[in-house]
Amino acid sequence: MVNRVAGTVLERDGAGYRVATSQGEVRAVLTGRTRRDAPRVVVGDRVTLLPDPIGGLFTITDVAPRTSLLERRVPLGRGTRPIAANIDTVFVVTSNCDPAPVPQLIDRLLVVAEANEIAAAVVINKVDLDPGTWLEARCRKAGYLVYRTSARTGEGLVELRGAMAGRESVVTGPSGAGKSSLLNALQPGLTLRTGAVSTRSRRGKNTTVSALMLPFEGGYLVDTPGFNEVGLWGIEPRELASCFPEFRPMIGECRFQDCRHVSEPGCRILAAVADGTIAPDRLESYHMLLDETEAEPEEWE
Ligand SMILES: Nc1nc2c(ncn2[C@@H]2O[C@H](COP(=O)(O)OP(=O)(O)OP(=O)(O)O)[C@@H](O)[C@H]2O)c(=O)[nH]1
Ligand SMILES: [Mg+2]
Ligand SMILES: [Zn+2]
Repeated sequence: MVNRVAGTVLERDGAGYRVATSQGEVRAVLTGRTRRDAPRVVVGDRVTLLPDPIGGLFTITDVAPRTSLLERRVPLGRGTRPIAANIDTVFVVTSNCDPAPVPQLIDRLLVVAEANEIAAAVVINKVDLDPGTWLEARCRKAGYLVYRTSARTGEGLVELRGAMAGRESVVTGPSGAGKSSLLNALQPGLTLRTGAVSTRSRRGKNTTVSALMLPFEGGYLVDTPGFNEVGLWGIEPRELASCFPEFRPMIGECRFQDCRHVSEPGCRILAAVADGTIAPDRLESYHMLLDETEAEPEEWE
């Protein structure tokens, strides 16, 4: 009888996976049956492995049910891209300059986390270049925890490390925001590749190309490639408002039960925007994303 081994998938590695086990890191592959039955294996998956008595390659025989799955959709028939499984917290990393923040992209990533029932927080990086005070105020007002960091000077890293310790976290956000730089700064000895922001386009250069999980302070951290496009999929237009934390206490208080919070009379959310409780640009993000969820599935499949 061969002893099976439990592991956590750290990275895709060519046709196989790099998996952390109690006996150290091993390489593993999917075989016929699991390839057919298992959900696509992703970083963060808990798997059962069968050691190969001859070579060094293990076989994945089972994938445990996931507590969460973070995935993104890509436009025009290119399908979904699972990013990571079993994640507790998504940290949306943005710089406040170089590249300039795109609040609607931040909101989109926050909504994706909320819709997957994964806690989300915002990291404003590169505070050595620009204090980013307005962005912090905006995100706090929406109900998010905000961490201000500089991978360059080390500012704010103690707080961020504290928030990540003992959990399984994903860092996501636009290319060039400094996700890999932050992880390198958080974990001395780590040498993730980082890349300068293009001087011509003022965008990141997609230096990180695939998700990579690292053991960190009793938990795990996942570095992801930056992206500038993320689709909302499977989110019902009616569910969208509850993906905005500051809208939640008011949902159900509109005059009409099926209020879309666009221009309906007696809308509690619109009233909250008018009296300054909700930021107008958060409502704008909601409207933009509402159009998109209502337009499905033509543009995002
Ligand atoms: N001034 C300053 N520059 C930073 C900071 N963090 C990262 N950078 C620089 O920003 C550029 C992009 O950093 P990366 O860490 O590669 O960004 P990323 O978010 O991982 O980008 P992708 O992998 O493309 O998604 C690099 O030139 C870094 O040196 C920071 O806190 N301050
Ligand atoms: Mg990177
Ligand atoms: Zn309403």
